[in-house]
Amino acid sequence: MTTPRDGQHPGHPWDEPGFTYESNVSVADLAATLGAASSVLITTHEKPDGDALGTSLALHRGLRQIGVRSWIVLAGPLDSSLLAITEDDDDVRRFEQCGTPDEGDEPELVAVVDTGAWTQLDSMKDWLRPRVDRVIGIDHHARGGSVAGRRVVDTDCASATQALVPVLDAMGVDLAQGGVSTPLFLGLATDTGWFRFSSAGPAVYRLAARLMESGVDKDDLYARIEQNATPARFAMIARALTSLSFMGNGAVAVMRLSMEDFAETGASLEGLAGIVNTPLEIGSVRASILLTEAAKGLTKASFRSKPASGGLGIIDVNELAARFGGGGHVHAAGARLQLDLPEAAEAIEAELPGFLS
Ligand SMILES: [Mn+2]
Repeated sequence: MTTPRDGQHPGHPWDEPGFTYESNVSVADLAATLGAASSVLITTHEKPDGDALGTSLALHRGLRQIGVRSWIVLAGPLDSSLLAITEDDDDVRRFEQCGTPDEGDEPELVAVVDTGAWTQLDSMKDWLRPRVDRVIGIDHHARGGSVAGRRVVDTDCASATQALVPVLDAMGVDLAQGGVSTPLFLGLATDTGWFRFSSAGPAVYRLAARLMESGVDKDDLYARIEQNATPARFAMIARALTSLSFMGNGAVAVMRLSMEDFAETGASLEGLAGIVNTPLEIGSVRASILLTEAAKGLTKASFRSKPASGGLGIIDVNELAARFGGGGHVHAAGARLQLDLPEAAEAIEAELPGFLS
């Protein structure tokens, strides 16, 4: 029997009936399991972000340091500036090229990081399911399923890289060696909006300081990740801002991008990361929504919300996204709606009253 956590919406696609997503082994046990493995395949959620890649890469380099062979398999599109963080001696493979391992290259252990949700592991799930007992998980999300037979889930962590650090410490990995600190910092920085989000508490700043003392060049990393945009991205930002409208008496900002916008600017969906945050700069806005037309009759919605301030409560976008079969965190979530752009906006507006109190 599970007890839903506060704010959990029944029927969320990341949930499994009768299953509670939480740690079921200690950090020390997980570290010992990893350290004793002969080979580890590391993977993460599709369309990896900075935290997904950072956690994968830091674990890969940490395992190399203690003499455990591992490789990373990434599925779905990946921002080229993120991929540029990897080095030639990192074994990073794309699922679209390598597929699942051959029988001769069967890993002893599989590490799934920054997710525990089957729906975020679509390409690998049929291969992963019979191997659940050999899958370990490291995550910081409140929701997830039975992907990893042994897992550490720390929802107090702002990033999966933050959850990974105690595991690396227990493995005896020196964060100052072998390029381990930079991907850890990458995940911590990108999942906290470069230390601006409410998830960036004292522990996050302490870890950031430790990682900088371990060799991270944050200015170089910032320039490589955040100041590396294309003119096409800026053409899309211009269109997104032009489309800006408001719902809920100005509390919710909505931007819309159509397939024509993509065609005319040459921008890609993965090139839009972070645009949804821009309207949060408006004082009256408590939540921002970016609607992108992925196909005719299919709209992708990204949701962001601010922490409580000025006597105004939080708009829980995790719950809002869950109304449409999506999810994420209280302040950042996503959903896919089988509706065209105007219908998607209307459907979201209809759900808003319950979230604005
Ligand atoms: Mn994350």
